[in-house]
Amino acid sequence: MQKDSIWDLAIFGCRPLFTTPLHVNRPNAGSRETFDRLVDGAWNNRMFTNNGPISSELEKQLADYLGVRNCVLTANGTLAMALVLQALGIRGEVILPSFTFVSTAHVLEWAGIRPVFCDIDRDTWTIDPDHCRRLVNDRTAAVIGTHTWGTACDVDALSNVCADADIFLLFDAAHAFGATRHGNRIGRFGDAEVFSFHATKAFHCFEGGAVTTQDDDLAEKLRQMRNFGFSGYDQVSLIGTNAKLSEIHAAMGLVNLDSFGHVVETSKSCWTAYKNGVDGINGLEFRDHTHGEHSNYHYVVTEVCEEEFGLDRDCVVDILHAENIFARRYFYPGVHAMQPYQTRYPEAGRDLDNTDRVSERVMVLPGGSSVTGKEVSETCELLAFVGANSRAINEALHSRKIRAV
Ligand code: T4K
Repeated sequence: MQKDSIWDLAIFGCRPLFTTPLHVNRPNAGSRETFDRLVDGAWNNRMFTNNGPISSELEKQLADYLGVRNCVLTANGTLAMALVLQALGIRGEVILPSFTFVSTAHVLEWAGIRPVFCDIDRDTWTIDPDHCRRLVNDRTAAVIGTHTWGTACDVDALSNVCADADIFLLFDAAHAFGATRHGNRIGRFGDAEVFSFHATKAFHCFEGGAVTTQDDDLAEKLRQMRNFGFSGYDQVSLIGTNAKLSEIHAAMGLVNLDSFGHVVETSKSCWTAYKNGVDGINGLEFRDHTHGEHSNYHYVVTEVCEEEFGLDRDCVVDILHAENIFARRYFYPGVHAMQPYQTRYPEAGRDLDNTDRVSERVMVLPGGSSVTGKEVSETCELLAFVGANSRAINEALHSRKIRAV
């Protein structure tokens, strides 16, 4: 790394460390040859969508891989969640973490369901079961936990909360493909789990999603509902929508499932290199979100503690962006603080202290299988340099701001 003084930083106008941008979650891609072969087959059969042979095969392989009875593929994770809510007849209020991707709250609002924001646990950053229990009332119809970064929610505690209240328990497993809880792959917990197979996920279909469930009746209902509610050629039995996954998307899924083991191995090397590289940088904490379980190692999650590092998270992100390292503030702000929700539910921010603290400090670094060891070590060296010179950087940024005014 060629940064001898703070004036060599790109934020002060020097050349960025990387000429090609490093992105968080740059998409993985399996064998192009196999993909082309699958697409040629669909082309020749003229079977492009409506649950063709490729998506049926993918559903089977995914159910086997996840160890769950049913996998129902959908066009994306957002629609998968919408289908489950509709299929289970969920109305009223649903409890979800505020520290999650905004799609879940949007889906609830679109379904006329009130989202009730719950805090996260201080250690795991997943939904806090004790707070969740306090939020349950007689309008509550379900809880949706997010297995953030693939860290499993406290499934047992949440199951107790939901059993006691006789309400549904769902999980957003968008981050958790291949991750385990007590050694079992995530995908079979609660009443149903929802995956996103968006291009930025560890396993993906360009766009796509799935509901996984042990409940055969629910799965059958979902299959009909994703196809306009058709139960036969001319027979509509349910109020459905169009949430089908096309064959070309499913082909990408088959190819990526084939290479998933290799992707996880490479991502793990990158993740481990960051773990070692960040170790010892005062004020920058590497979050080991695996908690000793299997992980897809797709996310490199850090926490910036301003008091010790000397700069706040947003400042560090700006410095990295200038160097072409596109670190992200996932998830910032908490959903309760996003404009539509803050306006609608101004009181929702109460008791969300951990969410507010974490969303102000979390920083996700470019990781995964496409980031090289050299890129990781240069990024870590840069972070160490920034931390060691935080005071001077702060002063320089501050006086630049004053000059601009
Ligand atoms: N629950 C959770 C916890 C989720 O994270 C998500 C989705 C959902 C539910 C909903 O599932 P879906 O309905 O999406 O299936 C992205 C994705 O659009 C979204 O799917 C994802 N979560 C969310 C966390 O991230 P952005 O706007 O932050 O991503 P974007 O486009 O900035 O891409 C991230 C990085 O990846 C960029 O730095 C560039 C790079 N990139 C991206 C794409 C799409 C590429 O290099 N190539 C690409 O093709 O929302």
